Amino acid sequence: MYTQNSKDAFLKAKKVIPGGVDSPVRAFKSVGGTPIFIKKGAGAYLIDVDDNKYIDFVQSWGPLIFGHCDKDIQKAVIKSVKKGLSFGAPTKVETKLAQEICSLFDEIDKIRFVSSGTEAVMSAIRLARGYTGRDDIVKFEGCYHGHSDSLLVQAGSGAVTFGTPSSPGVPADFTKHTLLAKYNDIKSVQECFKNSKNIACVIIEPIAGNMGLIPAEIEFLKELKEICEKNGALLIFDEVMSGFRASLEGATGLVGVKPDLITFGKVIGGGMPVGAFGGLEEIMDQLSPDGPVYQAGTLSGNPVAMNAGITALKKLIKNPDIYDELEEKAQTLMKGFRDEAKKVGIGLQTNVRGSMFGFFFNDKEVKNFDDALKSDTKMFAKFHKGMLERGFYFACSQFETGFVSTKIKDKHIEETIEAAAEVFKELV
Ligand code: KE4
Repeated sequence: MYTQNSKDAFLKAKKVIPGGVDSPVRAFKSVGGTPIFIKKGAGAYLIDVDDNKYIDFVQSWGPLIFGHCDKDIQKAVIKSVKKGLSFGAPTKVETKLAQEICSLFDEIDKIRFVSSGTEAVMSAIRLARGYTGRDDIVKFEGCYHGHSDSLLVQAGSGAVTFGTPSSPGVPADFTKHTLLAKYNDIKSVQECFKNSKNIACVIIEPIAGNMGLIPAEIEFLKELKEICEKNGALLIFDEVMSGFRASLEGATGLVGVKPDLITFGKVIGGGMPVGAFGGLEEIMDQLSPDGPVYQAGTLSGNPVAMNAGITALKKLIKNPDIYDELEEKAQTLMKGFRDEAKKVGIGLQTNVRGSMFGFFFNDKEVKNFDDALKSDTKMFAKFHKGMLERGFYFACSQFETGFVSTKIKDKHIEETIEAAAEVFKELV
Protein backbone atom coordinates (compact mmCIF):
# COMPACT_ATOMS: atom_id res chain seq x y z
CA MET A 1 0.00 0.00 0.00
CA TYR A 2 1.44 3.39 -1.02
CA THR A 3 1.61 5.66 2.04
CA GLN A 4 4.44 8.05 1.21
CA ASN A 5 2.33 11.19 1.71
CA SER A 6 1.32 9.98 5.19
CA LYS A 7 4.98 9.28 5.96
CA ASP A 8 5.97 12.79 4.81
CA ALA A 9 3.08 14.35 6.72
CA PHE A 10 4.06 12.47 9.88
CA LEU A 11 7.68 13.69 9.67
CA LYS A 12 6.48 17.28 9.25
CA ALA A 13 3.97 16.95 12.09
CA LYS A 14 6.57 15.58 14.49
CA LYS A 15 8.62 18.75 14.04
CA VAL A 16 5.89 20.94 15.52
CA ILE A 17 3.50 18.61 17.40
CA PRO A 18 4.76 16.27 20.17
CA GLY A 19 4.80 12.76 18.69
CA GLY A 20 3.19 14.21 15.55
CA VAL A 21 -0.28 13.77 17.00
CA ASP A 22 -2.73 15.63 19.22
CA SER A 23 -3.73 12.48 21.10
CA PRO A 24 -1.24 9.69 21.83
CA VAL A 25 -3.21 6.66 20.68
CA ARG A 26 -3.26 8.07 17.13
CA ALA A 27 0.51 7.60 16.76
CA PHE A 28 0.15 3.84 16.10
CA LYS A 29 2.81 3.15 18.78
CA SER A 30 1.20 -0.11 19.91
CA VAL A 31 0.74 -1.46 16.38
CA GLY A 32 3.86 0.01 14.73
CA GLY A 33 4.18 1.70 11.37
CA THR A 34 3.21 5.19 10.33
CA PRO A 35 -0.19 6.57 11.25
CA ILE A 36 -2.18 7.31 8.14
CA PHE A 37 -3.11 10.96 7.66
CA ILE A 38 -6.71 11.47 6.68
CA LYS A 39 -7.76 13.65 3.77
CA LYS A 40 -11.53 13.16 4.19
CA GLY A 41 -14.32 10.92 5.35
CA ALA A 42 -17.23 9.77 3.22
CA GLY A 43 -20.03 7.65 4.70
CA ALA A 44 -18.51 4.33 5.79
CA TYR A 45 -15.10 5.33 4.47
CA LEU A 46 -11.93 7.19 5.36
CA ILE A 47 -9.72 8.39 2.50
CA ASP A 48 -6.08 9.08 3.36
CA VAL A 49 -3.63 11.59 1.86
CA ASP A 50 -2.41 8.90 -0.57
CA ASP A 51 -6.00 8.32 -1.72
CA ASN A 52 -6.20 4.90 -0.05
CA LYS A 53 -9.76 4.08 1.00
CA TYR A 54 -10.70 2.28 4.22
CA ILE A 55 -13.89 1.03 5.79
CA ASP A 56 -13.83 2.89 9.11
CA PHE A 57 -14.53 0.91 12.30
CA VAL A 58 -13.14 3.66 14.59
CA GLN A 59 -15.44 6.56 13.62
CA SER A 60 -13.32 9.09 15.53
CA TRP A 61 -13.32 6.73 18.59
CA GLY A 62 -17.11 6.56 18.72
CA PRO A 63 -18.83 9.89 17.87
CA LEU A 64 -19.75 9.12 14.24
CA ILE A 65 -22.62 6.65 14.64
CA PHE A 66 -24.00 8.00 11.33
CA GLY A 67 -20.64 7.70 9.61
CA HIS A 68 -18.74 10.52 7.92
CA CYS A 69 -20.34 13.63 6.35
CA ASP A 70 -23.86 12.71 7.44
CA LYS A 71 -26.09 15.02 5.38
CA ASP A 72 -28.41 16.03 8.23
CA ILE A 73 -25.61 16.80 10.69
CA GLN A 74 -23.61 18.65 8.03
CA LYS A 75 -26.65 20.75 7.11
CA ALA A 76 -27.31 21.62 10.76
CA VAL A 77 -23.69 22.65 11.31
CA ILE A 78 -23.58 24.84 8.20
CA LYS A 79 -26.88 26.50 9.13
CA SER A 80 -25.58 27.15 12.65
CA VAL A 81 -22.20 28.48 11.49
CA LYS A 82 -23.98 31.07 9.32
CA LYS A 83 -25.41 32.57 12.52
CA GLY A 84 -22.07 32.71 14.28
CA LEU A 85 -19.54 30.30 15.79
CA SER A 86 -19.71 31.12 19.48
CA PHE A 87 -21.23 33.71 21.79
CA GLY A 88 -20.15 32.85 25.33
CA ALA A 89 -23.76 33.49 26.21
CA PRO A 90 -26.73 31.12 26.62
CA THR A 91 -28.53 29.89 23.49
CA LYS A 92 -31.82 27.99 23.21
CA VAL A 93 -30.18 25.03 21.46
CA GLU A 94 -28.31 24.15 24.68
CA THR A 95 -31.66 23.89 26.46
CA LYS A 96 -33.08 21.79 23.62
CA LEU A 97 -30.22 19.27 23.75
CA ALA A 98 -30.42 19.18 27.56
CA GLN A 99 -34.18 18.50 27.33
CA GLU A 100 -33.62 15.66 24.84
CA ILE A 101 -31.11 13.93 27.11
CA CYS A 102 -33.07 14.53 30.33
CA SER A 103 -36.18 13.06 28.68
CA LEU A 104 -34.31 9.78 28.08
CA PHE A 105 -32.96 9.25 31.60
CA ASP A 106 -34.98 9.03 34.86
CA GLU A 107 -31.64 9.54 36.58
CA ILE A 108 -31.08 12.95 34.97
CA ASP A 109 -33.06 16.06 35.94
CA LYS A 110 -30.31 18.45 34.85
CA ILE A 111 -27.17 18.27 32.70
CA ARG A 112 -24.16 20.56 32.16
CA PHE A 113 -22.31 20.63 28.82
CA VAL A 114 -18.53 20.88 28.51
CA SER A 115 -16.08 20.36 25.62
CA SER A 116 -14.66 16.90 26.21
CA GLY A 117 -15.19 13.64 28.05
CA THR A 118 -12.22 14.46 30.28
CA GLU A 119 -13.87 17.69 31.36
CA ALA A 120 -17.19 15.92 31.95
CA VAL A 121 -15.64 13.29 34.23
CA MET A 122 -13.34 15.75 36.04
CA SER A 123 -16.34 17.99 36.75
CA ALA A 124 -18.59 15.11 37.83
CA ILE A 125 -15.97 13.97 40.34
CA ARG A 126 -15.58 17.49 41.73
CA LEU A 127 -19.37 17.68 42.03
CA ALA A 128 -19.49 14.33 43.86
CA ARG A 129 -16.78 15.50 46.25
CA GLY A 130 -18.57 18.82 46.80
CA TYR A 131 -21.97 17.18 47.30
CA THR A 132 -20.72 14.54 49.78
CA GLY A 133 -18.02 16.63 51.44
CA ARG A 134 -15.65 13.70 51.00
CA ASP A 135 -12.32 13.51 49.17
CA ASP A 136 -11.66 9.89 48.17
CA ILE A 137 -12.80 8.27 44.90
CA VAL A 138 -12.74 4.68 43.61
CA LYS A 139 -11.92 3.78 40.02
CA PHE A 140 -11.24 0.43 38.35
CA GLU A 141 -8.01 -0.86 36.84
CA GLY A 142 -8.31 -0.75 33.07
CA CYS A 143 -11.04 1.88 32.99
CA TYR A 144 -10.09 5.18 31.35
CA HIS A 145 -11.95 8.35 32.20
CA GLY A 146 -9.88 11.00 30.44
CA HIS A 147 -6.61 12.54 31.51
CA SER A 148 -7.43 14.63 34.60
CA ASP A 149 -4.77 14.23 37.31
CA SER A 150 -6.68 12.24 39.93
CA LEU A 151 -7.60 9.61 37.35
CA LEU A 152 -4.10 8.99 35.97
CA VAL A 153 -3.35 6.34 38.58
CA GLN A 154 -2.04 2.80 38.60
CA ALA A 155 -2.27 0.13 41.25
CA GLY A 156 -0.27 1.01 44.32
CA SER A 157 2.17 -1.39 45.92
CA GLY A 158 0.84 -4.65 47.37
CA ALA A 159 -2.49 -4.75 49.14
CA VAL A 160 -2.73 -1.00 49.49
CA THR A 161 -5.68 0.07 47.37
CA PHE A 162 -4.61 3.71 47.07
CA GLY A 163 -3.28 4.55 43.60
CA THR A 164 0.04 6.01 42.57
CA PRO A 165 0.48 8.32 39.56
CA SER A 166 0.58 6.55 36.19
CA SER A 167 2.20 9.57 34.54
CA PRO A 168 5.05 11.90 35.38
CA GLY A 169 3.72 15.36 36.14
CA VAL A 170 0.97 14.03 38.39
CA PRO A 171 2.01 14.71 42.00
CA ALA A 172 1.48 11.75 44.35
CA ASP A 173 -0.67 14.10 46.44
CA PHE A 174 -3.10 14.31 43.52
CA THR A 175 -3.66 10.56 43.49
CA LYS A 176 -3.59 9.81 47.20
CA HIS A 177 -7.37 10.16 47.25
CA THR A 178 -7.88 7.66 44.44
CA LEU A 179 -8.45 4.03 45.37
CA LEU A 180 -8.25 1.24 42.78
CA ALA A 181 -10.51 -1.79 42.50
CA LYS A 182 -10.71 -4.68 40.03
CA TYR A 183 -13.43 -4.72 37.37
CA ASN A 184 -16.17 -7.31 38.01
CA ASP A 185 -14.72 -7.99 41.48
CA ILE A 186 -16.96 -6.73 44.28
CA LYS A 187 -14.53 -7.93 46.98
CA SER A 188 -11.95 -5.42 45.73
CA VAL A 189 -14.56 -2.66 46.12
CA GLN A 190 -15.41 -3.81 49.65
CA GLU A 191 -11.65 -3.58 50.38
CA CYS A 192 -11.64 0.07 49.26
CA PHE A 193 -14.56 0.90 51.56
CA LYS A 194 -12.70 -0.85 54.38
CA ASN A 195 -9.64 1.31 53.71
CA SER A 196 -11.52 4.59 53.54
CA LYS A 197 -14.55 6.08 55.27
CA ASN A 198 -14.17 9.16 53.10
CA ILE A 199 -15.28 7.91 49.68
CA ALA A 200 -17.22 10.52 47.66
CA CYS A 201 -17.91 8.35 44.62
CA VAL A 202 -17.18 5.23 42.65
CA ILE A 203 -16.66 5.82 38.93
CA ILE A 204 -16.95 3.01 36.40
CA GLU A 205 -17.37 2.46 32.68
CA PRO A 206 -20.47 0.21 32.89
CA ILE A 207 -19.33 -1.18 29.56
CA ALA A 208 -15.56 -0.86 29.64
CA GLY A 209 -14.19 0.22 26.26
CA ASN A 210 -10.64 1.19 27.16
CA MET A 211 -9.16 -2.18 28.01
CA GLY A 212 -10.76 -3.66 24.94
CA LEU A 213 -14.54 -4.16 25.24
CA ILE A 214 -15.49 -5.77 28.57
CA PRO A 215 -19.08 -5.38 29.82
CA ALA A 216 -19.51 -5.25 33.59
CA GLU A 217 -21.56 -8.14 34.97
CA ILE A 218 -25.04 -6.99 35.96
CA GLU A 219 -24.86 -8.66 39.39
CA PHE A 220 -21.58 -6.83 40.00
CA LEU A 221 -23.14 -3.45 39.11
CA LYS A 222 -26.12 -4.17 41.39
CA GLU A 223 -23.75 -4.95 44.30
CA LEU A 224 -21.73 -1.84 43.44
CA LYS A 225 -24.86 0.31 43.70
CA GLU A 226 -25.77 -1.31 47.03
CA ILE A 227 -22.32 -0.72 48.53
CA CYS A 228 -22.38 2.92 47.40
CA GLU A 229 -25.85 3.49 48.90
CA LYS A 230 -24.86 1.76 52.15
CA ASN A 231 -21.79 4.01 52.50
CA GLY A 232 -23.28 7.30 51.26
CA ALA A 233 -21.04 7.39 48.15
CA LEU A 234 -22.30 8.41 44.71
CA LEU A 235 -22.12 5.97 41.78
CA ILE A 236 -20.92 7.58 38.53
CA PHE A 237 -21.42 5.78 35.21
CA ASP A 238 -18.89 7.05 32.71
CA GLU A 239 -20.83 6.70 29.46
CA VAL A 240 -18.62 8.96 27.39
CA MET A 241 -18.09 6.01 25.04
CA SER A 242 -21.09 3.74 25.70
CA GLY A 243 -23.63 6.59 25.81
CA PHE A 244 -25.87 6.43 22.72
CA ARG A 245 -23.61 3.63 21.44
CA ALA A 246 -24.78 0.66 23.56
CA SER A 247 -28.43 1.72 23.33
CA LEU A 248 -30.50 4.90 23.23
CA GLU A 249 -30.12 4.96 27.02
CA GLY A 250 -26.51 3.79 26.90
CA ALA A 251 -25.41 1.04 29.27
CA THR A 252 -27.66 2.56 31.95
CA GLY A 253 -30.71 1.52 29.94
CA LEU A 254 -29.38 -2.02 29.56
CA VAL A 255 -28.17 -2.91 33.04
CA GLY A 256 -31.12 -1.78 35.19
CA VAL A 257 -28.88 -0.10 37.77
CA LYS A 258 -29.42 3.59 38.56
CA PRO A 259 -26.25 5.68 38.82
CA ASP A 260 -26.26 9.03 40.66
CA LEU A 261 -24.34 10.82 37.89
CA ILE A 262 -23.76 9.94 34.24
CA THR A 263 -21.05 11.40 32.02
CA PHE A 264 -21.36 11.67 28.25
CA GLY A 265 -19.26 12.65 25.24
CA LYS A 266 -18.60 11.58 21.64
CA VAL A 267 -22.03 10.82 20.07
CA ILE A 268 -23.78 13.74 21.84
CA GLY A 269 -21.55 16.11 19.87
CA GLY A 270 -22.24 14.41 16.53
CA GLY A 271 -18.51 14.68 15.79
CA MET A 272 -18.01 18.11 17.36
CA PRO A 273 -16.32 18.67 20.77
CA VAL A 274 -18.98 18.03 23.43
CA GLY A 275 -18.97 16.37 26.83
CA ALA A 276 -21.65 16.47 29.51
CA PHE A 277 -22.55 15.25 32.98
CA GLY A 278 -26.00 14.93 34.47
CA GLY A 279 -27.89 13.77 37.53
CA LEU A 280 -30.75 14.53 39.86
CA GLU A 281 -31.54 18.17 40.62
CA GLU A 282 -30.49 17.81 44.29
CA ILE A 283 -26.94 17.01 43.18
CA MET A 284 -26.69 19.14 40.01
CA ASP A 285 -27.92 22.30 41.79
CA GLN A 286 -24.72 22.21 43.85
CA LEU A 287 -22.95 23.50 40.72
CA SER A 288 -22.01 27.15 40.28
CA PRO A 289 -23.58 29.68 39.76
CA ASP A 290 -26.45 28.56 42.07
CA GLY A 291 -24.32 26.17 44.09
CA PRO A 292 -20.81 26.33 45.56
CA VAL A 293 -19.08 23.76 43.32
CA TYR A 294 -17.23 25.71 40.64
CA GLN A 295 -17.12 24.52 37.04
CA ALA A 296 -16.85 26.57 33.82
CA GLY A 297 -15.83 26.60 30.14
CA THR A 298 -15.45 29.21 27.39
CA LEU A 299 -16.85 26.97 24.67
CA SER A 300 -19.15 24.88 26.86
CA GLY A 301 -22.50 24.50 25.08
CA ASN A 302 -21.05 25.90 21.86
CA PRO A 303 -24.06 26.40 19.56
CA VAL A 304 -22.48 24.79 16.48
CA ALA A 305 -21.57 21.70 18.50
CA MET A 306 -24.99 21.67 20.15
CA ASN A 307 -26.68 21.76 16.75
CA ALA A 308 -24.53 18.87 15.55
CA GLY A 309 -25.33 16.92 18.71
CA ILE A 310 -29.04 17.56 18.74
CA THR A 311 -29.31 16.54 15.08
CA ALA A 312 -27.57 13.24 15.83
CA LEU A 313 -29.69 12.60 18.90
CA LYS A 314 -32.98 13.41 17.16
CA LYS A 315 -32.12 10.93 14.40
CA LEU A 316 -31.41 8.27 17.04
CA ILE A 317 -34.59 9.02 19.00
CA LYS A 318 -36.62 8.92 15.77
CA ASN A 319 -35.13 5.56 14.71
CA PRO A 320 -34.46 3.51 17.89
CA ASP A 321 -34.35 0.34 15.72
CA ILE A 322 -30.93 1.56 14.64
CA TYR A 323 -29.44 -0.11 17.72
CA ASP A 324 -30.83 -3.55 16.85
CA GLU A 325 -29.58 -3.14 13.27
CA LEU A 326 -26.12 -2.05 14.38
CA GLU A 327 -25.91 -4.79 17.03
CA GLU A 328 -26.81 -7.41 14.43
CA LYS A 329 -24.04 -6.15 12.14
CA ALA A 330 -21.54 -6.12 15.01
CA GLN A 331 -22.56 -9.67 16.04
CA THR A 332 -22.17 -10.89 12.43
CA LEU A 333 -18.75 -9.29 12.21
CA MET A 334 -17.54 -10.80 15.50
CA LYS A 335 -18.97 -14.26 14.67
CA GLY A 336 -17.18 -14.10 11.33
CA PHE A 337 -13.92 -13.18 13.05
CA ARG A 338 -14.31 -15.98 15.62
CA ASP A 339 -15.16 -18.59 12.97
CA GLU A 340 -12.29 -17.59 10.65
CA ALA A 341 -9.78 -17.40 13.54
CA LYS A 342 -10.88 -20.83 14.80
CA LYS A 343 -10.26 -22.36 11.35
CA VAL A 344 -6.56 -21.57 11.74
CA GLY A 345 -6.37 -22.28 15.46
CA ILE A 346 -6.26 -18.67 16.74
CA GLY A 347 -8.06 -18.05 20.03
CA LEU A 348 -10.27 -14.99 19.77
CA GLN A 349 -12.55 -13.68 22.55
CA THR A 350 -15.22 -11.27 21.32
CA ASN A 351 -17.80 -8.97 22.92
CA VAL A 352 -20.62 -6.87 21.46
CA ARG A 353 -22.87 -4.29 23.10
CA GLY A 354 -25.11 -2.38 20.70
CA SER A 355 -22.93 -0.78 18.03
CA MET A 356 -19.73 -1.48 20.01
CA PHE A 357 -17.55 -4.53 19.49
CA GLY A 358 -14.23 -5.84 20.74
CA PHE A 359 -11.97 -8.81 20.13
CA PHE A 360 -9.02 -10.14 22.13
CA PHE A 361 -6.29 -12.39 20.80
CA ASN A 362 -6.66 -14.57 23.83
CA ASP A 363 -7.58 -18.22 24.46
CA LYS A 364 -9.45 -17.41 27.69
CA GLU A 365 -12.48 -15.30 28.56
CA VAL A 366 -11.52 -11.70 29.40
CA LYS A 367 -13.33 -10.32 32.46
CA ASN A 368 -10.95 -7.67 33.76
CA PHE A 369 -7.75 -5.78 33.01
CA ASP A 370 -5.42 -8.57 34.23
CA ASP A 371 -7.09 -10.96 31.79
CA ALA A 372 -6.93 -8.39 28.98
CA LEU A 373 -3.19 -7.86 29.55
CA LYS A 374 -2.63 -11.56 28.78
CA SER A 375 -3.82 -11.00 25.19
CA ASP A 376 -1.33 -11.40 22.35
CA THR A 377 -0.70 -7.74 21.48
CA LYS A 378 1.94 -8.69 18.89
CA MET A 379 -0.61 -10.75 17.01
CA PHE A 380 -3.08 -7.88 17.32
CA ALA A 381 -0.52 -5.53 15.76
CA LYS A 382 0.02 -7.88 12.81
CA PHE A 383 -3.74 -8.24 12.37
CA HIS A 384 -4.19 -4.47 12.44
CA LYS A 385 -1.49 -4.02 9.79
CA GLY A 386 -2.86 -6.76 7.56
CA MET A 387 -6.35 -5.29 7.69
CA LEU A 388 -5.11 -1.74 7.12
CA GLU A 389 -3.23 -2.84 4.01
CA ARG A 390 -6.46 -4.37 2.71
CA GLY A 391 -8.47 -1.18 3.34
CA PHE A 392 -10.01 -1.82 6.78
CA TYR A 393 -9.38 0.73 9.53
CA PHE A 394 -9.51 -0.69 13.06
CA ALA A 395 -8.56 0.86 16.41
CA CYS A 396 -4.77 0.88 16.63
CA SER A 397 -4.58 -0.86 20.01
CA GLN A 398 -5.73 -4.17 21.48
CA PHE A 399 -7.12 -2.15 24.39
CA GLU A 400 -9.67 -0.14 22.44
CA THR A 401 -13.17 -0.73 21.07
CA GLY A 402 -14.54 -0.94 17.53
CA PHE A 403 -17.76 0.62 16.28
CA VAL A 404 -20.34 -0.02 13.56
CA SER A 405 -22.00 3.01 11.96
CA THR A 406 -25.26 3.19 10.01
CA LYS A 407 -23.24 3.65 6.80
CA ILE A 408 -21.62 0.22 7.22
CA LYS A 409 -23.77 -2.18 5.20
CA ASP A 410 -23.94 -5.98 5.08
CA LYS A 411 -21.62 -6.06 2.07
CA HIS A 412 -18.99 -4.15 4.06
CA ILE A 413 -19.28 -6.68 6.88
CA GLU A 414 -18.88 -9.57 4.42
CA GLU A 415 -15.83 -7.96 2.79
CA THR A 416 -14.29 -7.36 6.23
CA ILE A 417 -14.74 -10.98 7.30
CA GLU A 418 -13.21 -12.19 4.01
CA ALA A 419 -10.20 -9.91 4.55
CA ALA A 420 -9.86 -11.06 8.17
CA ALA A 421 -9.86 -14.69 6.99
CA GLU A 422 -6.88 -13.93 4.75
CA VAL A 423 -5.03 -12.07 7.52
CA PHE A 424 -5.65 -14.77 10.14
CA LYS A 425 -4.06 -17.29 7.74
CA GLU A 426 -0.98 -15.06 7.53
CA LEU A 427 -0.71 -14.90 11.33
CA VAL A 428 -0.11 -18.61 11.88
P1 KE4 B 1 -12.09 12.82 25.81
O1 KE4 B 1 -11.49 13.81 26.80
O2 KE4 B 1 -11.05 12.08 24.99
O3 KE4 B 1 -13.20 13.43 24.95
O4 KE4 B 1 -12.88 11.71 26.68
C1 KE4 B 1 -12.17 10.99 27.67
C2 KE4 B 1 -12.89 9.69 27.93
C3 KE4 B 1 -13.64 9.56 29.09
N1 KE4 B 1 -14.31 8.42 29.37
C4 KE4 B 1 -14.27 7.36 28.50
C5 KE4 B 1 -15.03 6.11 28.86
C6 KE4 B 1 -13.52 7.44 27.30
O5 KE4 B 1 -13.50 6.38 26.46
C7 KE4 B 1 -12.83 8.63 27.01
C8 KE4 B 1 -11.99 8.78 25.76
N2 KE4 B 1 -11.88 7.63 24.92
C9 KE4 B 1 -10.68 7.53 24.13
C10 KE4 B 1 -10.76 6.23 23.32
N3 KE4 B 1 -10.49 5.12 24.12
C11 KE4 B 1 -10.48 8.72 23.25
C12 KE4 B 1 -9.41 8.54 22.21
C13 KE4 B 1 -8.18 9.32 22.55
O6 KE4 B 1 -7.76 9.35 23.73
O7 KE4 B 1 -7.61 9.89 21.59
